Amino acid sequence: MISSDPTELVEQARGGSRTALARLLTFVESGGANQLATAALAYRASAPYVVGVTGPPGAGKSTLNDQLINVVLERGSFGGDDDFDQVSVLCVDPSSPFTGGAILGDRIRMQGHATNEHVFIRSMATRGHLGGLSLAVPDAVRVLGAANFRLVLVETVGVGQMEVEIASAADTTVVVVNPGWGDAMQANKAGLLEVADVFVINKADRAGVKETRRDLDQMLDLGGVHEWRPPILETVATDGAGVAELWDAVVAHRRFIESGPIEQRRRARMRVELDKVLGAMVRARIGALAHGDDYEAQIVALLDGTTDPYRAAESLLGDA
Ligand SMILES: Nc1nc2c(ncn2[C@@H]2O[C@H](COP(=O)(O)OP(=O)(O)O)[C@@H](O)[C@H]2O)c(=O)[nH]1
Ligand SMILES: [Mg+2]
Repeated sequence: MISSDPTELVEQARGGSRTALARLLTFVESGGANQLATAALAYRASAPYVVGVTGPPGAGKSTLNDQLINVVLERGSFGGDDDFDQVSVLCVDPSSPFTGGAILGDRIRMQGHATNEHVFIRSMATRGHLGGLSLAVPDAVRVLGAANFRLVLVETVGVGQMEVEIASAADTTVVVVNPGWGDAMQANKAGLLEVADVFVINKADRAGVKETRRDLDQMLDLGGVHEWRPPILETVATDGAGVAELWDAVVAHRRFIESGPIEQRRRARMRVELDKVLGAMVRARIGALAHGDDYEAQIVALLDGTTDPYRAAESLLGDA
């Protein structure tokens, strides 16, 4: 029997129940009391390592993730004594909140893994989540952590601010582009180059790889000297070429940040997350204050000229 109690569901998910895990993730998406209860439990578990895979639509992110799944399960660790035997992929496409084309495509593409008990693939939508997708994703990642996942791949379409925000919440962010000048420029414009830890030129079976590499290199040069210079890899996701090297690059980046920057990153990320939750809660409170009899009475008083918006607001806040 699948429970509807978050505490029991977390236990069942830890025990390997995918149905329980799916329900917890639905709680996270749907908002309300279950969202809060689930988050309260999930945030006590240790966070999994998050690899964000982002880039323009059609760049080959899903195909690449599909191949990465094979590589990471074969390796079974980050290279040390940090073993894992399962991996999860979260597919986030804000432009298709429910069963939009891209997500459906991803499902079909990764179908080969659908029956693999070591793989958990899930599309994320916002529905009612307090704070929207940029908060729903970290919540979902935590839920996966509570269910013993040590590695989560998050696929986002890199087209706007929110996607960049989600991508930059990863421990390692992989930016996928294709051969062709326009693509690298587009990624730059979308702000993706700034968040990239690793670049992948996927569809390296096509012409223009050298030029794209040169463009990326130039953009990196413009960005100045940093401790970590994002490597530029080439892959052909459709046949798996270069994917093992991509994983090696992710592992190398992980080693780099674990030697120091990860603490800073996680602290900065935690601040952003807490600020967002605060913002969402305050907005919800404002929403509750901004209607009803008291509110209407203040509007009347404002129109009568017997108060001003500042005193009216203080009065509604109960500060008057
Ligand atoms: N020629 C070529 N096609 C690829 C490669 N990787 C992906 N594709 C194709 O590009 C299309 C989009 O891939 P998809 O993984 O859905 O891209 P996403 O939107 O970034 O997730 C699909 O038709 C893939 O088969 C590649 O390395 N070479
Ligand atoms: Mg995709």
